[in-house]
Amino acid sequence: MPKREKTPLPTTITETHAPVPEQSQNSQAEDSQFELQPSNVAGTRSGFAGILGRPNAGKSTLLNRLVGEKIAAVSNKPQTTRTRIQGIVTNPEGQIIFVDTPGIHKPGYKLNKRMMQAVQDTLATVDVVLLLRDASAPTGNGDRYVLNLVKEAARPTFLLLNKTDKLEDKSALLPLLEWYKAEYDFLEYIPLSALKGDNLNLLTRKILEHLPEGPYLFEEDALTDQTERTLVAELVREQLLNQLSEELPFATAVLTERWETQPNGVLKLSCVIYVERESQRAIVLGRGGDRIKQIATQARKNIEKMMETRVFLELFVKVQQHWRNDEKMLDLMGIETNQD
Ligand SMILES: Nc1nc2c(ncn2[C@@H]2O[C@H](COP(=O)(O)OP(=O)(O)OP(=O)(O)O)[C@@H](O)[C@H]2O)c(=O)[nH]1
Ligand SMILES: [Mg+2]
Repeated sequence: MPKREKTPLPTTITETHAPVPEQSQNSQAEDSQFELQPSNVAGTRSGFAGILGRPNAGKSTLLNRLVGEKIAAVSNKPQTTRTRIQGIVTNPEGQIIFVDTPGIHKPGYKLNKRMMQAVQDTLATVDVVLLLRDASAPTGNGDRYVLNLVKEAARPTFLLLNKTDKLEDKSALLPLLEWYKAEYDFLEYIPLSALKGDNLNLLTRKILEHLPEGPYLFEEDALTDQTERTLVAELVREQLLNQLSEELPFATAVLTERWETQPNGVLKLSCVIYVERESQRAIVLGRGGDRIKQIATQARKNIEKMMETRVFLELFVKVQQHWRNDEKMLDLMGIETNQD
């Protein structure tokens, strides 16, 4: 995968309305790899590729790896991703806007219903659907459920078999491929490792082949639609997922409330962690505040890496009963509604 020169995050999406040749004139000196000549501009392709699959399949890992930046939280707990997250890959052949989605599961709370709505909306609107499957896990009802959604949508779909690095014997992929082939006429079948980056060049090449011809849809150096505040909140939530045991992370949400660059150049940030009960607040804080300190330290390090600056991070824990069923809170947290 061609690696762009690192652009300071966040590079949020601004839709381009100018014709592509003008963009290339503006930025051509910066990176010759992306210099566009009128001849190949005419041949560019662009469009949206939605990454769908069960929780933990590795969708966000794939998005981050393709974009070359950490724009989506990753954890070994299911339901890490709660919203659609766009990540943009631009190369001389075209531009792919990857759309990471929440893992497909049976929704209980309004939060989860909104998450599944985001999946349905993505399925219905992208140019290419990427069904990502953990090839190291046995087929279960969840896989059948996801496959049925894809069948019902009847959209152009790739089957991606992920985590091949975990397979000692790669021939284990064959029965899985046969099973999927018998169920649906996928456009492509690609085994890959999102973690190691295996086969990702092939993936982007194949997606481009199936996208319509057209100019870039976003600026060449755009990486994501996520705001700086959201990226920060997600890095804090990622630590909650990593450092808290099983059930509690599902009941937490994070909002960035304060953002201030101090005269000495240090970025001062305050985030609020929402939990649903007082007892959960006590767990997040830990004995003598030990746990929240560890969460803050690791989150701060990751934020510093992303922002490329020194950061002072304050975390507050607030109880907000039943926020997962509270439409106003979900709106505030940027969890999409049907109207999106
Ligand atoms: N060994 C291996 N692990 C992987 C690979 N891709 C993802 N993982 C791991 O799988 C776990 C889940 O990864 P995520 O990217 O958060 O999965 P997701 O599909 O986005 O999960 P949700 O957001 O909960 O739906 C993490 O522990 C990743 O490190 C891979 O190619 N190989
Ligand atoms: Mg995810």
